[in-house]
Amino acid sequence: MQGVALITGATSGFGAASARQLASQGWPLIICGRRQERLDKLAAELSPSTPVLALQMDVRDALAVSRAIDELPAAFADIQLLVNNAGLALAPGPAQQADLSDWHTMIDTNITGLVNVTHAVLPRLIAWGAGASVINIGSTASGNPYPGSHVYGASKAFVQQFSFNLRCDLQGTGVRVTDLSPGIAETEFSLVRNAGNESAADAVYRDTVPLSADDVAEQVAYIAALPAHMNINRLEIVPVRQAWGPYAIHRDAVEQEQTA
Ligand code: NDP
Ligand code: 8X3
Repeated sequence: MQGVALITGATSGFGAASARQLASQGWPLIICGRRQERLDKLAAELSPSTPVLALQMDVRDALAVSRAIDELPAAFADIQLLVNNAGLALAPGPAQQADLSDWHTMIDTNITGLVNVTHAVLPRLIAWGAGASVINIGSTASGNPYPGSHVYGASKAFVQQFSFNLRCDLQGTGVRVTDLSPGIAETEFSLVRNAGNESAADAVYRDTVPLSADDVAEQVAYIAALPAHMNINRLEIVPVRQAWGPYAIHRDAVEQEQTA
């Protein structure tokens, strides 16, 4: 029997690409996001060959999320795969210049939103048992500090640890959990992070070869199709052109620290 895949953040980027990829593998889909128009467009593209339920949902709203999951129509109730993908970065400058509201939005979406959806869907995954999976979209930013990452990277560190901790508690249920952590990938992510500034967003991808949304979606589909006895705890994928940098050494007059 084929269960249903629920994908958050399916209106764009990795989520939309994952929907297309999973549909091609025969998964019935629940596609979620705030932008109804985009959900409708994707649903129209994928159906009728794929059964699709478009669920407008803000992951930050715990009550709306649990209601939507509780009230799923019977044809979409047997969830076998949860792709926790909805997320965003904001405030690309240094922490000390960031608006507190941007920090709250990242925490509310990347952490609270992810746990809202997980909490609502988990009973259905456990009811499915062996072969069920949670794929949480983390990031290389979870373990690699860089300037401007402040709350974003920290929120993805939460995603990684939550994924590992879930694995411990789900022992014996058959439900698998993976932290899928991509590096730089070209989507609307940078446009959102740069508050709609297209030239700043384009600069992120200029003169390099980032991952594509399809690259990430292929990994989602690969993890989803693994034999039921296998769990990938964490999968980090980066473009060949992305590697670690050295510690940054600040150099100028040294009196400040010496006289403190
Ligand atoms: P996009 O901006 O293209 O997509 C983000 C998706 O998240 C959209 O579908 C958006 O839908 C959804 N979303 C945002 N806020 C909410 C909310 N409050 N409720 C419901 N849905 C929401 O970016 P990506 O595809 O690149 O990002 C997907 C995930 O991948 C994110 O978690 C991101 O942190 C992570 N990631 C991205 C990388 C990159 O370089 N692009 C690298 C590593 C990880 P809508 O606005 O319609 O609600
Ligand atoms: C997004 C990738 O490099 O902007 O998670 O942190 S990066």
